[in-house]
Amino acid sequence: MDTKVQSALNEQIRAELHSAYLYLGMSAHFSEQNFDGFAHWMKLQADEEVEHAMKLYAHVLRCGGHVELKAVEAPPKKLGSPLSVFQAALAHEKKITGMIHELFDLAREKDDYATELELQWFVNEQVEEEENAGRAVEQLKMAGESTAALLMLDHRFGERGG
Ligand code: OFO
Repeated sequence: MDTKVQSALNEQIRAELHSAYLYLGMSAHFSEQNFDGFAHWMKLQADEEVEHAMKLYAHVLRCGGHVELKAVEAPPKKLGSPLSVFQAALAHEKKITGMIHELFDLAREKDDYATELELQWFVNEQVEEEENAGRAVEQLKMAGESTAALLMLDHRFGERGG
């Protein structure tokens, strides 16, 4: 495996685990605020991020590369309203999309067809990730300051399946 591709994949493994940590922190924040539905949504999101990291981890090993696990930074200590938390999640997903696209470009440049194919799944996944977080932001904007609307959304988000 090309060393540049390998190091970018290892960096992406770190970024996916950081996403998991970020969403787990958001889930805890919502649990503490008694928003159990938002907490459930974020916990499932955190679980998905670990799966993303493990998908890349397996890919590096299958291609004979070296997995280098890096330090994962802590998530923010303080979080705000549901709207601000989901806005932060959307901004984070946009950043991750940019990283996946750069990684895709690099795999192409290095003629690493296997990595390019592996990354196609991630390109699609990021469309879904931005769509889900974006929808949540729009719905929370509509709820505004209404406690009844927020509780209704909390209930709805609690129905998210794995
Ligand atoms: Fe792994 O998709 Fe979000 O970060």
